[in-house]
Amino acid sequence: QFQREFVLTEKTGSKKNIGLITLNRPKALNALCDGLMKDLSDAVDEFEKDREIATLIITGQGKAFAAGADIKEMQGLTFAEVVTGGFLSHWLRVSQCRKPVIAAVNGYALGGGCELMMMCDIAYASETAKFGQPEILIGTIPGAGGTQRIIKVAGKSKAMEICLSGNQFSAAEAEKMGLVSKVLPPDQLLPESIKLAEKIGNNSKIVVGLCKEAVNRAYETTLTEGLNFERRIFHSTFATEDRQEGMSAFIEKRPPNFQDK
Ligand code: CO8
Repeated sequence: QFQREFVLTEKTGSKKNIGLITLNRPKALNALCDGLMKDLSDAVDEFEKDREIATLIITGQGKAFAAGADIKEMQGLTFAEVVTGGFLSHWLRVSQCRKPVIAAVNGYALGGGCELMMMCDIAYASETAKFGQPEILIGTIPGAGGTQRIIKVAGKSKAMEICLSGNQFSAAEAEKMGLVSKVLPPDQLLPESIKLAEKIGNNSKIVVGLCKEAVNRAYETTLTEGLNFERRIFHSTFATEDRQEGMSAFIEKRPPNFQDK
C-alpha cells in the first residue's frame, strides 16, 4: 500500500492486477480539495503506466465517497481567479484514463463526488450511498459534468430535478435511473467491485481499451458516426494476436491466454 497525503493506492485482486485508489480524507468526508485531486491524478497516472494493472477502482474511506469540491477552499475565490487560474481543470484526469475505472460508491457522492463517480466507466453503490448535486443550495452549479452527464442517462426531468432542487437521492433511485449498475450491502461493495475488475482484467488489455473507447464515442457523436467508428475498431482487433488467440481458444475448447499483443 502506498500513502499519498489524501489518497491511498494498493494493488489488489488474486493476480494483483487491480489498482485500488482510496480517497482518504475522511474527516472532511473526502471533500475534493486541490491536494486530493492532484493525488488522485497522480494515482491514476501511476496505475495507467503500470503494465500489470488491468482495471482501476476508486472508493472512499469512511462514510463518504466524496462530499463534493472543497467548499472551504472555494469560498473566498473570485470570478477572475477561477477563470484565469483554470480552476479545477485537472479534474478531467479520471475521465481520460485509458483503462477501465470502476467507482465503488461507499457513502455520500455529492456535487463533485457524484460527478467524479460519473467520470468513471462503471459504478457500483453501497445500499447506504447517497447521491446529489447540491451546488444550487450554495449558490453555484455543478462544474464537472453534473448538468451534462445525468441528462444522458436519466433524461431531462430527472436531471433538472436533481440539479435545480439539490435533493439527495438513494442508491436504489440511482440504480433505477441507470447512474449505477448495481447496489450491494456495504460489506459486499468492495469484494464485488474487485470481482468485476478481475473479470474485466482476464480479457485482453488492448481490446478492453479499444472497447472502452468505442462505448465512450457514443457520448460524443451521432449514431451513424458511432457505428462507423465501432466497425473500424472492431476491424482493428483483427490486427491483434489476442483476437486470434481468443477465437482459437473458443474453437479448441480451452480458456484463452491473452498476451496483450
Ligand atoms: N467541502 C468542505 N468540507 C466539507 C464538505 C465539502 N464539500 N463536505 C463536508 N465537509 C466537512 C464539514 O465541513 C465538516 O468539517 P468540520 O468537522 O471541520 O466542520 C466535516 O466535513 C463533516 O461534515 P458534516 O459535519 O457536515 O457531516 P454531516 O454528516 O452532518 O453531513 C453532508 C454530511 C450532508 C454530506 C454535509 O457535510 C454536506 O452537505 N456537505 C456539503 C455537500 C455539498 O454541498 N457538496 C457540493 C460542493 S460544491 C461542488 O462539489 C462543486 C463541484 C464543482 C466542480 C468543478 C470542477 C471544474
